[in-house]
Amino acid sequence: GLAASGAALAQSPAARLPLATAATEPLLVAADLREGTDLSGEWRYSIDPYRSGIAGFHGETPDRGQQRWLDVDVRKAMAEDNRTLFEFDLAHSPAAQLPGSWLAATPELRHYQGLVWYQRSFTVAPGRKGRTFLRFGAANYATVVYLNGQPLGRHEGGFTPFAFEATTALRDGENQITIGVDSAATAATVPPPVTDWENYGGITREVRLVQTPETYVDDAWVRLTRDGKLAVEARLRGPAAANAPVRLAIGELKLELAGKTDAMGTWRATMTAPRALVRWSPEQPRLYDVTLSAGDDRWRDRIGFRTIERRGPDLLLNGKPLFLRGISMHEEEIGANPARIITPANARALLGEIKTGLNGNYVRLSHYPHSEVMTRAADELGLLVWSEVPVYWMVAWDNPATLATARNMLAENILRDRNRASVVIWSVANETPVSEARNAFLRTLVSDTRRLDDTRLVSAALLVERDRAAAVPTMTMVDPLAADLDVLSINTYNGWYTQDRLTDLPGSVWRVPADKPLVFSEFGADAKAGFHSPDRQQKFSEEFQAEFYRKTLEMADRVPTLRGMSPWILKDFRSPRRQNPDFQQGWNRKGLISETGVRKQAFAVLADYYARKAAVGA
Ligand code: GCB
Repeated sequence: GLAASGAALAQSPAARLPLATAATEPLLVAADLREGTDLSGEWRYSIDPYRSGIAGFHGETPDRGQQRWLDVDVRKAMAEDNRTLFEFDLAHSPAAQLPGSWLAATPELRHYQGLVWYQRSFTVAPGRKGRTFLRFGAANYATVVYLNGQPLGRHEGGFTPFAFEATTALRDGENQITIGVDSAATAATVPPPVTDWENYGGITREVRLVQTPETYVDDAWVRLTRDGKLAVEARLRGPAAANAPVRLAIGELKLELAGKTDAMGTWRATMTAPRALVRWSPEQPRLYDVTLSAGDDRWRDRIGFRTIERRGPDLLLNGKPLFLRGISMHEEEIGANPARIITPANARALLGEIKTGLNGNYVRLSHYPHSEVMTRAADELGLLVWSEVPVYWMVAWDNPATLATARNMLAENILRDRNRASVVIWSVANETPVSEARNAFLRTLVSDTRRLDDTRLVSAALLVERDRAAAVPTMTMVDPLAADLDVLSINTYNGWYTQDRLTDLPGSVWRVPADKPLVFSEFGADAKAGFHSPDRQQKFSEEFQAEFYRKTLEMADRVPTLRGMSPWILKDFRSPRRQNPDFQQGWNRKGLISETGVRKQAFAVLADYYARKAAVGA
């Protein structure tokens, strides 16, 4: 089934390489805190639109002859024997800085969707011990990896981490790594080709060699359970994984818990949470150093402890009622020429706009898993997070390979971030039209989510039905998936995409189940920073957008079960769907901040609203 899935790379002969999934490959949870070598910096790259590096032009399986140009010194080979011919030469191709989308290397590649090869060499000191993994933060979309000409494997999905063991393929001294990344979306990929954001192809997150002992902690989840207990679940990998003594320690709490793994290398234990434990919250984002010792390995992470639950229509954080004062955010919103390069400093800057600028306590990381740098920054700054997979609009609901891909990325995302206190809601989809096949697909994702994590809430941004005959805007939630979710979420653009007058919005009627919390996962209107219309009537003006926010917030105040919102969106972002030459120029302009950092009038409207909400303790 997997051979038939995904982008062209996944359909090619390279599909015979092992596919890295959460089930088959190392997880290396909290790998970013492990020792290793960062392979960021200068790489060589070459476009390969006809995918010559993975198949001959008659579709034949590549043999060494066809594939050789990937890893030979072409200049040398052609100079040594003048009958030799190569038409690619990676080692002497242009340079690109990684991580980052390839459009950062040259603007010509902005709308290139296809295969690009990357290559670099690096040296490894002799005397290595233990195991070495090659770990990717993310590469968009399908990736195939060779180390010293040896295939390591491939991966599908543009936003989640994956790793390959490199211990035996590595050599002392000079090594060469070659990576093919194919950004092409097909009807079978997740997301499919049509979205509302730029498809930033390339190796967008860190590539590192990660070092571990022979037997090591591959996965560890340390958390507060719903009933307030401290629980740990850990999995060792390696020859000494079974029946191994393990020890969890939280130094600041003087907490130690010892145990033994089972025959499968798994350890599960629960204990009463110490009285001294300070619970994590946006107001007090307390994190603890947690270590797990097993043989020669010492796994560590920084972890906050809190509970999140829903009771009827209420959201409770550490048992106290909560209103989510949030905003949505894409990942690439850095500067006027974004290439999806997220550093801890710019993650903090973006989240700081929400926390201090907007008086917020919450961010919707839309529409795909953001960098681990972002969720770590949310933990540290104290922002609650909605985390989502790109099951967006028109997914191939009937295709089992597409479901397999979605399930794998959901698992990779949850397993990566289960230790992040900030993450409170997992979202399985955005704006997906109801059908039997879609309902079945999403129900599988919902049940996977609950199986992987029973401590968080599950949601999806749903569509509602509008009553065309009603005198006031009247929307009804008819989606059967509502019954499967903890939090009901609605995106609304009444007054922007519809002919409604803004003055009609406050009187809107929302027919939603009364026993579950509702959030407006989106609402918004475009505004071009600096374009003004004093009468507030003109679409694309700052005044219109500000008035849209005032009226929508007035409406929100009248929805009895509303427990939060994440309007669309923090910053203007690139979208090929948005080509209005007067106002958009390739940007979705629903940002409260322009791409160059200018705050529009609506920013203050939302900031004031959240300040008032925060003042009444919501
Ligand atoms: C939506 C989508 C979001 C779009 C937004 C818009 O409902 O979820 O991805 O960018 O509307 O601007 O139309």
